[in-house]
Amino acid sequence: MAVHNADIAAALDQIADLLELQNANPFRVRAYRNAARIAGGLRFDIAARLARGLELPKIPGIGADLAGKIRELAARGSCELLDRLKAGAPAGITDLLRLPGLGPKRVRALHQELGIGSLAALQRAARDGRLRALPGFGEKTEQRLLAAVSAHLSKARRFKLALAAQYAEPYAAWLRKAPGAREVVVAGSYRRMKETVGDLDFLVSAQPRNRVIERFTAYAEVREVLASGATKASVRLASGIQADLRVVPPGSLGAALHYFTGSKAHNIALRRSARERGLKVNEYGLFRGAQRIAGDTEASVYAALELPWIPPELREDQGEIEAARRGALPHLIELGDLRGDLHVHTRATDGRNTAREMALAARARGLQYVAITDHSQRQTLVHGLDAVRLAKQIDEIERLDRELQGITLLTGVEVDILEDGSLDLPDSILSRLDVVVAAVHSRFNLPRARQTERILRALDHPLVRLLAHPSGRLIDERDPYDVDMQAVIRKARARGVCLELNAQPDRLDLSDVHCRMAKDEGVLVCINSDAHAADGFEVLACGVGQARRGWLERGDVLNARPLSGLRRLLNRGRS
Ligand code: DGT
Ligand code: CA
Ligand code: CA
Repeated sequence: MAVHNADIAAALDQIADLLELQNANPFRVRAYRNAARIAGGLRFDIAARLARGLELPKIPGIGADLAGKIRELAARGSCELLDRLKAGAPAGITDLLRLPGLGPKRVRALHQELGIGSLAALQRAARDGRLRALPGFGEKTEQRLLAAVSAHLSKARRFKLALAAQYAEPYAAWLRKAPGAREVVVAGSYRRMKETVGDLDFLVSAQPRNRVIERFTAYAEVREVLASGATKASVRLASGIQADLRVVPPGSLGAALHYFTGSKAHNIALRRSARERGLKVNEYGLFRGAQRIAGDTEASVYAALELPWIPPELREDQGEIEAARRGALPHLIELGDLRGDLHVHTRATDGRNTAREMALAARARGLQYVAITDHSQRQTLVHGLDAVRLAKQIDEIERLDRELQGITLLTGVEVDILEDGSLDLPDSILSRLDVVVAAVHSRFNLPRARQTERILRALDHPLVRLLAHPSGRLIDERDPYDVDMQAVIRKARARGVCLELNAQPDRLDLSDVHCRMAKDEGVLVCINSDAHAADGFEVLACGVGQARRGWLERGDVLNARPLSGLRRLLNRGRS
């Protein structure tokens, strides 16, 4: 059974969790977290490479010891350290860390004092009123945890888009080799670039006597065949993700693609519109009475309804059909429109490459400019920059910028917004930078009014040009902080500040809905990689997917501007 990079990343993350629960050295925990992120983002398949007898390349951030762990994980899905850590802890204890409001300290207390080692045990204890007795818990915390654990347990597991891609793409490649298969598409929420997907929906066009179903169920990672018929099948993979398959004749691929891309709400709205024209749409085609009038391509389905083709990312029944009818569909931003990146880390803080390496990687990706924005002093765990170190970095970046051809380096910082809304570095140093990116990294639990006031105050600071990951959420891990996003967006407009769409697959923050709100208010969005390594620019594709779901066009995106336009916007409002 193949071990995917994602599985290696999950194992490394689990090691970090278990070490954290043992109160291990935070730097050691962090090393495993970093390694998890690196492994999850690598462009080559680790296990396949090792199986071919090749060595792992030298990867900054992965020393000999970690590389050994990764080799072990790639070979058998676990390693000696993980086995040992798991043996010393209840099987479900790391699940507790996924709940909002539960950090390692509290989970340790729950386990040591009450023997709680799983979500189910926590739910029981909260129901029985046994948590409130613990120091630092109380009745309110108990109720909050009960609600959180119940919500978590009732929610079907969804997969982040980038993770789903790691399972979907090799599977699609496998299916393409099925005798008789023509086209293989992953439809559903995956094609709509939703930030998480519930399952994978494969659609294959094929000749009459094909072997697609056989090949689908014979895939090495299939753990369970849930259903298997003449034209459809469903399986569950070892990773836990479910995959559905439909096999259709080539002539109805368009109609099937439209149907299985969804969303369900979009399909229902479109069917209604067809009915008003005396037409019928289903997964086989578009019909007038018994006569089939369209369905070989998706565009033909829309054309028969006198509509232009609607990009999958818009198909959520959020006004896209009306916009199409009025000829007012947005001309959505594309990956190739991005000219630069304004949020990038280096070894000075928690990145793994030097500024030079990051700049060369950005250039190789075809970017015109890149801002180096390391953390500020408050972030002690990652050696955040104080004014003295930042001043040195500015000199270094300026030197580098003069030296390197074909890429412009901008100076910047990702400065912490402190609890009172002031910034973590003095104006005397911030005023030397091309771009000040402000971000909340602490006190996520402030009450709404105070959190909002804190962020608005930071936006009022005349040097702040960009608000990083504006909601602070980590998909499935940390809820957004309680903040009045409408007020933030309005303030951003008033101050000429841009909002970041952080493209990290577990952030994708702004959300699609907030992108659209920003656009409607005339606030520019900046799609940043938040890259921590030279290969970290790949995530920009996820960010662009999210931006497209938020109806953003090139003109709505700050870093789609060429350098000259960018400079004008960054200098706006400065004396
Ligand atoms: P997911 O998997 O939860 O992330 O979301 P989807 O959108 O991939 O949903 P899924 O996998 O249940 O179904 C795939 C597509 O099939 C869906 O987007 C639209 C279509 N579909 C499924 N059930 C229905 C239905 O009852 N009516 C209509 N019109 N379309 C459906
Ligand atoms: Ca699906
Ligand atoms: Ca499905």
